Amino acid sequence: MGNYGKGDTSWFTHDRFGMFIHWGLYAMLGRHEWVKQREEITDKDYQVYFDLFNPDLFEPKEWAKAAREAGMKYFVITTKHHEGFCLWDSKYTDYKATNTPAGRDLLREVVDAFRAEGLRVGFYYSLIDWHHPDFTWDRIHPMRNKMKPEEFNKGRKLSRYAKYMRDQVTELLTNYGKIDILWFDFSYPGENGKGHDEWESEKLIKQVRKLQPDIIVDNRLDLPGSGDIVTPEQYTPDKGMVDDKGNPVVWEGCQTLSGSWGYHRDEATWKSVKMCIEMLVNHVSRGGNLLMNVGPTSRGYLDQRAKDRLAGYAAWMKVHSRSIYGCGQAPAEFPVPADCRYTYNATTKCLYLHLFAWPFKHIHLDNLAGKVKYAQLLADGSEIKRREAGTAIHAALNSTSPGNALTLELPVLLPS
Ligand code: JFZ
Repeated sequence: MGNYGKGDTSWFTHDRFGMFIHWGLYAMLGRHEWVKQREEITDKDYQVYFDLFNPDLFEPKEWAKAAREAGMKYFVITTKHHEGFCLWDSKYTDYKATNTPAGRDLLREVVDAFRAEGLRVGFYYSLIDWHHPDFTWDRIHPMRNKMKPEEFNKGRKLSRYAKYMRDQVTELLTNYGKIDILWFDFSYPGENGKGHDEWESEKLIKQVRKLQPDIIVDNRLDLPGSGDIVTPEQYTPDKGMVDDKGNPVVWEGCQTLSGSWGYHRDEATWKSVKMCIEMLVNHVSRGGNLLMNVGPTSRGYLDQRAKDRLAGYAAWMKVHSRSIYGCGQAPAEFPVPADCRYTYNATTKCLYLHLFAWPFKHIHLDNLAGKVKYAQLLADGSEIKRREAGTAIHAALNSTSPGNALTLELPVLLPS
């Protein structure tokens, strides 16, 4: 087992909510960021998207403002996704935004815009690269069925690709100031796969720590241990996450607004605002973060469907953010009623009860008798009347539900 250092997760477990951004040439195809692989598109046929990539309506300041208003405190952007296209002016490749009609370093503008809105900066960097001349054939490569491995691998040398990654990561961690998160993606060891040997993960992580000692690194490098954060994907664990020894780990679930990560024009699986908010509450109530994804269009703006959901978060977070920031799992002594979640701020000792369904006309909260100083509807600060019954309190909820504003704030008196 190596020692790969530790990033600083103190801010991360407080802030809880971030924006994932998937943006690359695949936005032009508008049918999922894996389209090159799914449709087995050759480099030659994929070239047209590079030649015509022209985000003439690129508005990173609007993305950043929407994220900040939604209550997101950090963001993670695909500097390079599996297709290999780089959003920045890397000196190690020509396959970059600078050489498209965009003609400039798009990453820098995104970083500047989000920093200006006060968000922390995270870089997603794909380990997989379907464009690099030294990346070898494997079971998920777009050419997996089109070419024989020997034929495809001729002249390719994976160790040169591993060096390329170290060089690129060095650029990313040198030229853009302090970077808070590095999100590598992903390993698939085993037959015809790739993992730590192929990526030379140890060299890579050592390089990362040398350049930015505090940076948070995810768990997808196929190294022993679980990285600084565990990253369940499109799946919300139903309780807190622990390592093999049973100790809690820092985790961040990543989720999509629509299903696809990259912009998808025709998807019919957009989540409702209510689902999006409940997803955030679910993650925090189980001690995790939520990294919610947007896939901007190839012209560079956020599509109205994404904007609507971000606006939904903004309206909710405006009055409910203190049930999210600084909060985590509630003490186990408080059993959660059906259709509800608890989040808990251990510093202020406030327990937040999130009702996913309106119960009419009381809700019974066990083990809280004698422990609740006050109870209010968080949205408007109006008192919730309550009475004690045995070990429980009965909180009266006979008002009309104000939309999604179904969070109660209960400062509890716990022995410290
Ligand atoms: C990866 C990417 O392939 C995908 O396009 C997107 O960027 C997402 C955030 O990450 O998808 C994965 C990675 C890892 C697993 C599944 C999907 N996994 O470990 O099960």
